[in-house]
Amino acid sequence: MLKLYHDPLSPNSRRVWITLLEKRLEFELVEVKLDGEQFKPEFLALNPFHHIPVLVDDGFNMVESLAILDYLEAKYPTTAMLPSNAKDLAIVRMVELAAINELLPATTSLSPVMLGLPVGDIKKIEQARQKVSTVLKFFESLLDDRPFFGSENITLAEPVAGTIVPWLPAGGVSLSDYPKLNAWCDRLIARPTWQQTQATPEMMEALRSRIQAMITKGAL
Ligand SMILES: N[C@@H](CCC(=O)N[C@@H](CS)C(=O)NCC(=O)O)C(=O)O
Repeated sequence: MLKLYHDPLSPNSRRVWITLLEKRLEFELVEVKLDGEQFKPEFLALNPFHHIPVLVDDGFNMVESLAILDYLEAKYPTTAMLPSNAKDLAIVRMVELAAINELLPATTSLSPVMLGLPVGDIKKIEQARQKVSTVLKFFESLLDDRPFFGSENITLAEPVAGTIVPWLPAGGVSLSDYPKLNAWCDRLIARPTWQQTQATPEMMEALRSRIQAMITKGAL
């Protein structure tokens, strides 16, 4: 059976978790506590970079969430999550990569605001919001009259970008200037797979402590 090593609060592993659910696959979830468990030899044997997610399928270990999503699509294509049309496929890939390379780092800088923690460097927060706005404008331009990026059905773009965008209003970035993206976001968070993988208040409290520790260490 498929086994996903994850942290329920990590967008990097939640995108794999949601994809497994959307594809209606059977899998086992193993939570890795990121307060040190990721450095244990047993886990380093699965991922030498000490990161979740890790997916194990029939003895085959995979790291890097985008590689894992591609594997799931290739091996379990029954619920197809990639368009075949060249332009739509490019849209999906652009959204996936811009979400990870541009949006996620800026959103991470906004996490103290999202969690109600004291903000040290206001200028850094403003720069992060500017960066986020650039990405949101780009995403808005890629949505047409279809409900998902480049598709009538959910694609891999949704678990990737759709686990980051819903956090933004709490970081002081309103989605109201991006009506198509706003509707897309509402559509996703209403899905059972988003609801099932939503962070609980207890998890949010744990995340607060983790982010506070990172701020204290100067890592954020
Ligand atoms: N590029 C990786 C990033 C994975 C990643 O950064 N995971 C974080 C959690 S969000 C992690 O495991 N951090 C623990 C550590 O670095 O020790 C992917 O997409 O899978």
